[in-house]
Amino acid sequence: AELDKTAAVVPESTALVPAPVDIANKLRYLFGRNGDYTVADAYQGTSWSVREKLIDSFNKTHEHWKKEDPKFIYYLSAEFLMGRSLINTVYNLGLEGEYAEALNQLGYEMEKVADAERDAALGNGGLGRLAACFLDSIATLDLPGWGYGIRYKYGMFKQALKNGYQVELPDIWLTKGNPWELRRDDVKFEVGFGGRVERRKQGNKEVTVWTPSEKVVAQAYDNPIPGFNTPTTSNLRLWDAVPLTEFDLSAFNAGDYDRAMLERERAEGISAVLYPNDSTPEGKELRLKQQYFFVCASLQDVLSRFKAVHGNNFDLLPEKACFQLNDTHPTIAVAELMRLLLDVEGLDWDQVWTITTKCLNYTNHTVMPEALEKWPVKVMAKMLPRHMEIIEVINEGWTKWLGGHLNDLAPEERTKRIAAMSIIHENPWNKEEMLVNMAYLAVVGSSAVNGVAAIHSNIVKDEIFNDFYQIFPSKFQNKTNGVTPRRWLAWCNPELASLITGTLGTSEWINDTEKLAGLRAYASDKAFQAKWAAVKKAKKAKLAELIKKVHGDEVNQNALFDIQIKRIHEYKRQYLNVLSIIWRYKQLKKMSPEERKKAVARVCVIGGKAASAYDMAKRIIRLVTAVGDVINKDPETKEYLRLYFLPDYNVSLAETIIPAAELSQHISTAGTEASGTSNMKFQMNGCLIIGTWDGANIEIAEETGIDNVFVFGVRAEEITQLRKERKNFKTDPRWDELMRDIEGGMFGDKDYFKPLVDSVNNMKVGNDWFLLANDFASYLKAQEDVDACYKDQSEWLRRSIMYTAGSGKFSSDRTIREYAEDIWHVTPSRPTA
Ligand code: GL5
Repeated sequence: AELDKTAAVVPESTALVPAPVDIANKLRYLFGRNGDYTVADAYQGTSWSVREKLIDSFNKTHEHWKKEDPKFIYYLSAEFLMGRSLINTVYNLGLEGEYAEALNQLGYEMEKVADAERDAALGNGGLGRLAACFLDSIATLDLPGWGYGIRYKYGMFKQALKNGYQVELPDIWLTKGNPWELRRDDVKFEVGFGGRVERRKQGNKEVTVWTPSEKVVAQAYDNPIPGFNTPTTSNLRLWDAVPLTEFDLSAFNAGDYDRAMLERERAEGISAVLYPNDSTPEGKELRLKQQYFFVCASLQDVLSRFKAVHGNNFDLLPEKACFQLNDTHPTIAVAELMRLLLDVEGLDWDQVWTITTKCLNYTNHTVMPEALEKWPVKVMAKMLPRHMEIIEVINEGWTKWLGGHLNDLAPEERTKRIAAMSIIHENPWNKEEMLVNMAYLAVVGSSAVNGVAAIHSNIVKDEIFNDFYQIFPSKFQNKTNGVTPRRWLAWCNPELASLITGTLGTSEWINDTEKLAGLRAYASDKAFQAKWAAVKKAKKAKLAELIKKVHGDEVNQNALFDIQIKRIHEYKRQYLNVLSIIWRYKQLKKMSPEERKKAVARVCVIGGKAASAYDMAKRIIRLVTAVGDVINKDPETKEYLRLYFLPDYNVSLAETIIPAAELSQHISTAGTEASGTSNMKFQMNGCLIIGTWDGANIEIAEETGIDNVFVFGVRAEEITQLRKERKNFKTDPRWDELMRDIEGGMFGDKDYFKPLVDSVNNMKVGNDWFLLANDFASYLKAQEDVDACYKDQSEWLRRSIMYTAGSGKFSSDRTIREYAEDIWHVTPSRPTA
């Protein structure tokens, strides 16, 4: 007999069971454990218990959104660098008291338990972490929005050091299960590759049919994203690639086990690994396959939900959905949305083009020309033949339109300009090869294009896409990046957070960081400075503990903690930092013991991963470790100077390092770092910055007070000219001395370091592209200013407070509000609690 389904509505159980009992229940029934738990068990039990509260909130939010049918923002990104979830979830949901108490009853400390979690490292660096901060803000601001990406089985590689060299180990992060995700067995889409395209007659209409030669299934996994101080929990939907048929049974029956497994392997390969690159291209076909895989599944998913409510009224789509392309990685969305609406839904080209361009927007995240993706036409035509056709038609229309638009140019000039703006163009290094320029496709196919800091957005308009900007000036915008103040101040530095809350008399700054400006009134207050200093000291002690654990050394905790953590890249100039450390070391060596006692002691920390194929970056890491090996052992100087490379830099390591930092280095060649976001995290935590006039440093200096920042180096406007004048550049004698030291083997490994020396020292052949030599002297001067300031602790603390007080602008809440208002046109829709 039919059951009475209305009677089956049961109350939520999670609220009814006390947390300690629930944790024990989870361990008992999910893991078969009965008492005698390890810390790892405590983490599992706690997470699976918290997960249920998270899902309750997630379900309520989505029921509400389903009823309201608001416009949604979909953030398409190949990377989401989420880090750990337990602390963030517990705090965002306001459950910290309850769970800390529960763990205490079971004999555990929340912090230690949280440490047992593996980082979800599905991103390389700033771009992926920005996407994660954006999700936190989208949920916190009650904006209907989801992230869409790939559930990589192996995230960013784990970095280890072997004799001071980087080695890469696989990041096997899913082995113990993942309590923060929810597999949606009812949400799957087919994704095709290769094959052929045909026209067929259907009535009096000609239709296009693409028959892929290979198909896989995209399986959805939802990762609920809790907002802070709101009942909203949004979603990050990640796709896993699985075979269409579980198993080729006929092959298996015929005894061909290998062939039976082949399809599974081929499918799973698509979502297996994150490409470990940061601002460098990876021209592998698999990468294009990954991009298409997640874009295709995401768009089908959105369209299927749209159709369930609005049927075929696709003109309404731009009022219900918009997509943000996080860099060029998801740009194939332009052609895929066209294809779905043209071939599957049967709409006309003009209508489809209008809908597509209204729905899409593109963010550029880098000026590195090599990172603006270009796919060979041959590769694209083979893997995505129908998309290649669509791109060709888009380009035909585009170049034809340009011809008309540019008709006041002289014919020759016009032809040149059109060729320069064509989405499909010759490879300048290989005339035989034609390329699809994904950035141009994104610019032409989007409503809005934005850079990620003021200076970068100007470079986007004036240089990278200047031709396009001249035609569509209003398409181009700036959206200065931000970071979530929850993870990057409140949760990673609870001591500072509580001092701030106590001082301001409110914790509202966690949602409204402009309130941090209230700290300015206390910046020179000696009693407040003392409390501020005490927090920093406690955080420094934690970092010292970590250094001890990794390197076995005790460090001087009264020394200035000087940090540079980010991907290793020539443009970020870790090398320049090392040169100044060597110079400092040499000066210390020359001093008498009395003089040394007066010097400012420093503990320098460098951390970051080098892309596996980036040879020069790996040499830079080795230089750091080699210099550290010499300096850290020197009995004369080791009280005053240390240099440590902390391996496997990731989100959770950043959460320990940033609160402890007193000086952080953001020293990229002016005009090369699009924004940087760790600079904002350091600023929030009251860390002083030494930096170039680049990326978001500029806006940080404006907010903090330029006199409080150690700015040095040439300006972006000078770079082109300086590069031209390279051959006549006269290097500083101190620089020459350091080059001779490294070349002469002062740190061993002479031959290995030779290419490094050559890369910056052979000006005659136009080397030193990133102008280390030009900035060297002013950098050393800025470092002297740092020392002088540190000697005046009261002044140092005043500045430190001014940094936090000036960080209001750099909350990702502000950034997301700007996207929502200026680009997405989505408005908050909050479920009732
Ligand atoms: C980056 C830029 O290099 C950073 O300057 C920027 O802050 C970040 C987020 O906008 O995007 N581009 C990029 O490819 N990675 C970045 O960190 O990985």
